[in-house]
Amino acid sequence: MRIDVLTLFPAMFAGPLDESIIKRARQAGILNLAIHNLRDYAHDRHKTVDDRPFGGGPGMLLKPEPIFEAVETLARPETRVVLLSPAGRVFNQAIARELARCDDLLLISGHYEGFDERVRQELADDELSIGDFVLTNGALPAMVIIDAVTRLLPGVLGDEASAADESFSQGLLEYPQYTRPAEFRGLKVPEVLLSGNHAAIAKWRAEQARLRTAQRRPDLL
Ligand code: 21W
Repeated sequence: MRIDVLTLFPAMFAGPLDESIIKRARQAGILNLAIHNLRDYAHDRHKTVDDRPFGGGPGMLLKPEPIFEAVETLARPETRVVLLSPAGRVFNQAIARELARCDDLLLISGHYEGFDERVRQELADDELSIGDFVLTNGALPAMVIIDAVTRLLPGVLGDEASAADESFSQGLLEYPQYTRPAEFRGLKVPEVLLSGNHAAIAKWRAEQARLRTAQRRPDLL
């Protein structure tokens, strides 16, 4: 899969995507990731990317011309173009699976007070938010989405991690887990987990997952 990112803060992307599983996916050629500076597509003397909103009001908007030029340069007809903004539909695992089926993704990270509406109208196939909180720009959301999508690409995770995913993602939160020692600072591991009784362990875990989900995330039940 190829993912292009258009951002005013390309330096933010160095680090998070150069570690661990994403790093391996890139080295293996499963993920072909390219970060592009929106400012490179502004051609006036001051490389202007933003301007004041018609009608007045606070803040600045990203101008359409640099974004249109960048998308026309970077995207093929089949590229899925995704705007990142707090006004998007909220990203989740189902959307991650959907995006993982694309060959070509272009993520456009916003800033300031947002995008000129014509970018939405003419360029975007989709608009995504990562949740109901306010960030300074869309760079971290872009990285969150790249991470969630990349780990779903065939060959990125080992069979064991993929299988673990399947069993957890039955719509419930994870059950409590313990490793050695069996007693730590007086805190004991539940007896059933030491029993060797696999049917009893499975039953306990299912109960715990349900209980925890009911307490913390009743919306999932
Ligand atoms: C924050 C952009 C606030 C716009 C109309 C008039 C991308 C994000 C972002 C940002 C505003 C995501 C307004 C979760 C996020 C992002 C920067 C609001 C106010 N509208 N997911 N005035 N949270 N944030 N504009 O912040 O670009 S995905």
